[in-house]
Amino acid sequence: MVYAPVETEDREELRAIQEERLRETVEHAYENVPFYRERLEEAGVEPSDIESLDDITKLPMTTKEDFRDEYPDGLFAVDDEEIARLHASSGTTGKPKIVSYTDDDLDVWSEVVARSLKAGGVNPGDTVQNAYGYGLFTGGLGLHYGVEELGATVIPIGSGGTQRQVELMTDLESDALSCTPSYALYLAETAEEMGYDPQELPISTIIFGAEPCTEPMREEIEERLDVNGIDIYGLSEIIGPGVSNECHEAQDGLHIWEDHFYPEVVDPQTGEPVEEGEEGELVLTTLTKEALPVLRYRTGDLTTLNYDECECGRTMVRMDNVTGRADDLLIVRGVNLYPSEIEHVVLEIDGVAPHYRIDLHKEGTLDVMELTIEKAEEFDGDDEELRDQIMTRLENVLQFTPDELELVDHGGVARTEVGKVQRVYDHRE
Ligand code: DLL
Repeated sequence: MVYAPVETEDREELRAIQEERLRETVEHAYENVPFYRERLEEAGVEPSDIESLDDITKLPMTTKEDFRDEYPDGLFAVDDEEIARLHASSGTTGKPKIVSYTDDDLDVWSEVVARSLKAGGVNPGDTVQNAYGYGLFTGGLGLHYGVEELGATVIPIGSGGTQRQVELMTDLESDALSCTPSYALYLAETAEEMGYDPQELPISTIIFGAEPCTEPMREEIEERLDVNGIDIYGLSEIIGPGVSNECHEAQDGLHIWEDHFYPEVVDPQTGEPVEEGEEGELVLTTLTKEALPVLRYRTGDLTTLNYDECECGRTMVRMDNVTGRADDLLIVRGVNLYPSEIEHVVLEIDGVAPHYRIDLHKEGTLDVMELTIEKAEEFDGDDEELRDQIMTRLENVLQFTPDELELVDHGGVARTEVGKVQRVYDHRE
């Protein structure tokens, strides 16, 4: 069962909806956002040149820098009186990106989150404990209104206060938890320390997102808590959580709610579209946003699109789970690698806990990588053997080994109770 009939729409029909909405969005951006009018004029494009989806490549792309340059409201397309809410996404550097919503935008957002929850196996009448942060971050309120829209009960607990989360979850018999994947693991640990068996907690689904989660990490969460781990994706610039979501039937890629967000995948270096089925950077165009229409936004997130039929019956395209961003790429002594590749290799080894950090320094002109990995709590083997096993696997799979590998005991890698986990610390200039 789907939340909205359009989720199983015939693809030809869907295309017609997208084309009409694309034309309206381009017109709206051109008429109401001086930034877009200038960009389109520079590119020699008139809104009337955009007739079909194939014309989308004529449009200039929007970048994170554009959001920063136009801070705070240069990309808004409606008058202040029409704006019902503002959110912000804090980057690691500089000013946050401010995003806005009209009443209708908020309705669309609630609907796509409701679709996402339903796809993830949450049903009307269920109780959802929402442990995403409330406030300027889109996770808290985004999930909150989606749960209500679905007709489920929301517990607006927000992030942190983990012991209380565990107690309330038990007392109120929450069916689902929404939080980041790293927090799900932290909650499992805390429950254990409190004397609970995490597998006996009442939740059967975790809707996790806002940060990457590799397959071995997902397996760890599912096993430790005896739950279905469902991936929800989104970003503030486009709407927030609910751009795409996994279906619990297949758990194989995230259905993008394509009647509202049009996806493309491009080569992160050249910006040119990649062949269908190839990995690249996700580019999204909003199709219905009023307050903040965004044309061809370069998300920085790496993924692949899959147009094959899905066993759940939804016809909307699936994107691969995002385990890396184009700008996560670490270049260490000329070797290119993504932190997620290291995570993938290391977490498959028994005796290793899903907690690690990567530190990069310079020694003279040389890059030095230090990898700190936590041993599983129950590990009682030989540290040297475990170290050798990790090094050998890294060498075999990635042809790369860190300069230093430190194994630490349970709790040796700091946990993140609030916000997004940080695993890479680059101390190079
Ligand atoms: O993180 C929105 C969100 C809230 C999504 C709650 C899911 C759940 P931002 O703070 O603007 O918005 O950060 C967006 O986070 O470009 C990705 O790099 C990353 N991200 C979001 N969801 C996922 C996911 C929210 N499921 C940025 N897997 C995005 C991997 C994700 N990365």
